[in-house]
Amino acid sequence: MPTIADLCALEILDSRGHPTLQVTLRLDDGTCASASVPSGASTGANEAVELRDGDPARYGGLGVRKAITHVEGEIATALRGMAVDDQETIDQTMIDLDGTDNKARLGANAILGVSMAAARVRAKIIGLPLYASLSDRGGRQLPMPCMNVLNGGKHADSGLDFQEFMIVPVGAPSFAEAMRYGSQTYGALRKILHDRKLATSVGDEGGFAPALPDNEAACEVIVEAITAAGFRPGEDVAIALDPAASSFGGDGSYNLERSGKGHLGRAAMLALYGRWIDAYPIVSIEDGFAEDDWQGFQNQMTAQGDRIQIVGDDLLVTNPRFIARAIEQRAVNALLVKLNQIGTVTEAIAATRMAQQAGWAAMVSHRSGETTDDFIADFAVALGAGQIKSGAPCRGERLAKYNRLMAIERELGNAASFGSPFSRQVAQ
Ligand code: 2PG
Ligand code: MG
Repeated sequence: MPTIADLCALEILDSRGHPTLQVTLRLDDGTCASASVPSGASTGANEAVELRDGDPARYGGLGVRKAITHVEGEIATALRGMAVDDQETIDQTMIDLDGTDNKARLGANAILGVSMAAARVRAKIIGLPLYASLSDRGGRQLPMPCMNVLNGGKHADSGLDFQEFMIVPVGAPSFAEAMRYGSQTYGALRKILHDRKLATSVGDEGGFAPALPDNEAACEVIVEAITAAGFRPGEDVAIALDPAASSFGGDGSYNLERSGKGHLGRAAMLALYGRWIDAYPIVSIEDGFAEDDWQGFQNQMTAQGDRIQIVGDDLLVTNPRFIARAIEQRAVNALLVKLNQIGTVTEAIAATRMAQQAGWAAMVSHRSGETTDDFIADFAVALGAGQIKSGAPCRGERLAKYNRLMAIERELGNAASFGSPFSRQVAQ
């Protein structure tokens, strides 16, 4: 087994024009692999720390030269000579070297770039596609794509307080068909917005960002678009939401100021979701309450947990510590999985397995700041996550993941499986 010879990192720009890292790992036999690190805007308070330079003269402080120095210096010194057959040892070595709880010293961005590159180079050495090399159970399941077609919150200057309105092609027979359902619905939505003289420019995740009167109008126009595209709302294409409530709420109080709805308390928010679930084909709500509002999530699980999927993102930050608490308190029934929230491939796998063992669903996620790196596509298949969100069927960095999944589906051929994890919700 060849060993790690060298690490180098490059400061590149993400889809928002902000600096991030591209790490290249070279083995002593010359085999190389690279990985690029994503970055979020609506970040959870307990996420692993992304190391930024803080030098206002460069990229407004967002440069990543310090993280690059750590990759090429301390991390390279610690990993040089190690075999890449054991991802856990590589990741644990970096965790120990960092020495903090949240990877703040070396930077979760530095550590994750190396971790992903190591997983890729290992796949090359053993001669398997990444999804097969990452899987201990021969991943064959393609995830249901949740496509974010209307952007608000911190991702766009639209009139929407809620961050993401996603379409979910629950009736599609294959991943490739799911993308077709999604793309045609997205096209129909563009036409409806255009005909109403609303903006069809897109937000960070490729969804439209029109000045709609309020959040509910977003659900209405999506249902119209599903129908206009020739699909049946709920049966062919359903809706998933990520309000990202930490960005407009906290302490049990929610400020829907963009849409002019004022302040809502915890109970009023729950009632609002209840009305929407009755009125629209909603199958999943992520971060419907703020990350400090565990009570809000628990109330939602009790009231709506048997009708919809309740996903924890900022609440859980892909961290086993918070996942354990959520299992214990019955706070959610699904985990959003973001590699850079926790900072290594090994820990992201452990978090996903923990959620799956608790009977939860898992949705692998991109970040609002992305690159064309398609690692999460393979990761979702390897883990049998069942769901992925990678933004709209628009913008190259979003489509890199969806297109990779179409290639994996074709490569797997008859061995590929695909189905809706939402049949229970849709049937109701
Ligand atoms: C989210 C993500 C991805 P961000 O809240 O789920 O859509 O957004 O990367 O800005 O945290
Ligand atoms: Mg989220």
